[in-house]
Amino acid sequence: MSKPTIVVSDLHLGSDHLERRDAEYFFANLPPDADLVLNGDIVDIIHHALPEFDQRILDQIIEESHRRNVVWVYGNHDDGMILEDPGCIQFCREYDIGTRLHVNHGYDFDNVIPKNTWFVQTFRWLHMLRIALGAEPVHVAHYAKRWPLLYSYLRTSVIANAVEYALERGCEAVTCGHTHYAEDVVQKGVRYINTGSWTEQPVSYLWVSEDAMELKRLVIGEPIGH
Ligand SMILES: [Mn+2]
Repeated sequence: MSKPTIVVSDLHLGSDHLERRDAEYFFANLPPDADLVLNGDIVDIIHHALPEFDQRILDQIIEESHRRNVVWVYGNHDDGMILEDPGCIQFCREYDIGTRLHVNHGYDFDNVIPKNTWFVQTFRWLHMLRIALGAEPVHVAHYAKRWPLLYSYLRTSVIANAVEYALERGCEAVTCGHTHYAEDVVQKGVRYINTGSWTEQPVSYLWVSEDAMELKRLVIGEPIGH
């Protein structure tokens, strides 16, 4: 029997908005038989030192790579990240589990954010200004969800491009992060699973076993996977 795999994305270690209790619980309770695929934006800003707590989580991920396969698919936030001691982590831009699942952060499928940088920067700046003026300090992607039309434009563009790519590659399913919006949909016969982010609740991960793929919600106290 082949080993199960757990896929997570968009931890954003170092971000003020990281759901730290969830991250701590998750990495302390990984099922021993599962491979781990980190699907991009694991670190928020690659040249910044991490807070102690977040550094411990990163150290634990490195430690895990001596016990199980750990694959780190780059996202746009951690693109080109080099660790001083990467353990046995395998770094890549995309990853396949046979033809069952293509794993890709999703930035390459995004033709909204890279083409509208001035708009995105202004949006970020206004969001920071609102927080400075006393608004709830949430991650910018969390805030952007209050504009459903804008947000669904980003999501649907990533879904459409991810599905096209999976079809070209002959994969039955594709998983992305990037949009910070966990969802499991089927388009053109291809299953698209987005694992959301760890910068807001609920926190999700993808469980891939021999006979099933399931987008699961992390609940502290409950077992991971299986
Ligand atoms: Mn992200």
